[in-house]
Amino acid sequence: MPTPTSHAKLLQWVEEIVTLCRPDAVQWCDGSQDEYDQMIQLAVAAGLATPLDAATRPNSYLFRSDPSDVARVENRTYIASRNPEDAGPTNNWIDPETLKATMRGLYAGCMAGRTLFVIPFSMGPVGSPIAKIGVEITDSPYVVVNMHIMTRVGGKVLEVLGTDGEFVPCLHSVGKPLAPGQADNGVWPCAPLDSKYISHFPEERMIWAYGSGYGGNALLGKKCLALRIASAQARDEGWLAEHMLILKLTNPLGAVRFVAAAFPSACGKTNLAMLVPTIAGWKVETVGDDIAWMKFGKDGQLYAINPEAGFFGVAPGTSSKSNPNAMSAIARNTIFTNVALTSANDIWWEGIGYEPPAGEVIDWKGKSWERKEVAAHANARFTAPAHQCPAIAAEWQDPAGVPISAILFGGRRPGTVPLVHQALSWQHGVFLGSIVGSEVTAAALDVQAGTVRRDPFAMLPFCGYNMGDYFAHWLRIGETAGAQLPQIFFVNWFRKAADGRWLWPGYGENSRVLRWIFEQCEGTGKFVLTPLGIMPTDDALDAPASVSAADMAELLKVDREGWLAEIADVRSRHYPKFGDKLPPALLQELDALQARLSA
Ligand code: SAT
Ligand code: MN
Repeated sequence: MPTPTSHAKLLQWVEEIVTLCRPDAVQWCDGSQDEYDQMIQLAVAAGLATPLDAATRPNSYLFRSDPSDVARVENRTYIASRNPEDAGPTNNWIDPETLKATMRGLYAGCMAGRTLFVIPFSMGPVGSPIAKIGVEITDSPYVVVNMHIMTRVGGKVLEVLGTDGEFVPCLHSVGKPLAPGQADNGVWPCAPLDSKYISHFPEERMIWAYGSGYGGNALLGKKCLALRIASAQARDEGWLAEHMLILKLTNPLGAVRFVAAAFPSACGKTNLAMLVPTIAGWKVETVGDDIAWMKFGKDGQLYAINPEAGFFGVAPGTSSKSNPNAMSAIARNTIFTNVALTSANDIWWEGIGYEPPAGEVIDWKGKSWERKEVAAHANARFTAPAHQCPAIAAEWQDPAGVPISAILFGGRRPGTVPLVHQALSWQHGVFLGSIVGSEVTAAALDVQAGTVRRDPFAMLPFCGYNMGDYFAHWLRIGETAGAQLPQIFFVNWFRKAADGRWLWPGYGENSRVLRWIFEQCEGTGKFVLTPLGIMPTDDALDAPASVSAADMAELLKVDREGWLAEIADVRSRHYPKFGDKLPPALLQELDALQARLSA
């Protein structure tokens, strides 16, 4: 096959990797439907993909991963900067040369028996001034089809790259060479945990991943490029690469505001991005559900693009009630991973909104489901094209991006944090982002149930440099000359009453909070000043019928005791992690909050 580019550096890199990994063949990807179909056929022939019923799920396939390869592996994820201090206290660090030597050993001959695919891709609309180009080398057809959906792949990207354009080299192997005559035979290829490496070289803007075929470990445009590498680039170039959804809000008069929002995982980000409002005349549309790149425009406003082209969403819990738009988006042309398979060749998962059908159900491990353990893995995913979402905003591919009026931070907090409050200033907003936390369950992590895991800016696993420097970068953005900064809000849909019942219904009713945020941006909201910041008056949100006046008061209460405990926790356990990298401005904000609460 002739190479479709004369980009010398790219050709040289591909040649170098071919020599190292020794694949049986090399294929340059063009992003075409033919190529997609060919990859699917390869996966089906290898026993790795099951075609779903063509009438109910046209052009859709189920993959089952190895039971050990079901999620990102944070303890095998590395930021290999030259200086350990640049990776910081919240990242794993290995000296880049040491790590490269180890990984070269693993890569040597690792693609034997396989084809090496070269995937040129764009994060963001091809040619947009905010977009970035990456080239992923992989030996996984599963990665190729997922990259087709999640990014823009193909010839146009190589055109933009020209003969000397900049690209991020992303090397990926499943780490399972095949002996002559050997095939995968239905076994998802990957390497054991202790030889998995998800490595980032931020100074070189380079990614090396080995041993996992799944999600953010393997689709290197997503968390690796669009967050870890891009965050380091953004720091150097004065913009923001964030773990944020982007949504478009339209009021009954047709006025439009765009909002970006960061939440730790398991807080319903995809649901919020695709929310169906319960308030008459208001519209919520989706620009992105996971990542936002924001740069200042000439008018001083922050403009955001969604660098992705698809949704890699968590399947369990997704239903026509929790997220009807996502259910429509996955109706066709969708890849499902680790969900259950019905006897009618359709998918099923816990929380899909209807009972599992009668007849045999195959669980995510490929076994006949005994209806005892879960049928779908808790982190089972769908990969669906963004344009299939009925609520996708007309501007979602605008190369100029959309102007951001508000930034939201939130987490899963049964107590203390009110339904919504607004920061008093950009610096106060950065403080709020820095203390984001979410309640964890003992089942999910090796920590005590009910404790709060701090996840600043929801970027803990995704910041490609020292988190203390990241806080400083956010503060610096606020000092940009001529900046028209977004308002910053802190939200919490997850408040519970003392008896354990939810105080707020969430889902579509969150539109009431979005309306108040919209009004605050317009200067028409009803608000009061409290020690926490700016908050809605008791009647400002027009509570839904299911929320009593007493519950509303509880949702908007300033919980003085709770916040003093929160401050003590941040002071003694959270901020000390960042040592002398912690910007003094954040400590000032902590002190100021304490003083306001104690006044
Ligand atoms: O597996 S991914 O990193 O792509 C998704 C996630 O963990 O949020
Ligand atoms: Mn995410």
